[in-house]
Amino acid sequence: MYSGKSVYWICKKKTMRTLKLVLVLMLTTFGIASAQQKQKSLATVKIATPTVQCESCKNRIEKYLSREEGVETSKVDVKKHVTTVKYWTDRTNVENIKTAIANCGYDADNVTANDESYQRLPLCCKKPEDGGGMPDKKH
Ligand SMILES: [Cu+2]
Repeated sequence: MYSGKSVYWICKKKTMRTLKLVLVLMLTTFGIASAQQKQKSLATVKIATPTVQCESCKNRIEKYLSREEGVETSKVDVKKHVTTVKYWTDRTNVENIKTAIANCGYDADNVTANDESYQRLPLCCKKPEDGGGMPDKKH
């Protein structure tokens, strides 16, 4: 009954339906992937670290933060007493980072330095009232 030509058309229709389905599936997958991408984003925070005084303080904090979960990069500005941290919002938060800096022995915004860690700092890295700091106040 069917001529060769109509069989060909039926096959083509089925193929088109399958293609459409594949296309819809692909779009859905992309949609989910981009939604997940959105949640996993880098944020930057500037934290006041007023007790930082020298390169050694800077290296200590940056080394400590490099091992901290969710922290991508950190940069301590010794002159401005500010620590800039880039972190993954799905893995950590600002409070965790401040606590990490405090555990390292330095004040971080409203979080006070962990006393034990502070006591272990070399004298030059302690606050001036504890006999630390650089005699040359240019830093
Ligand atoms: Cu220091």
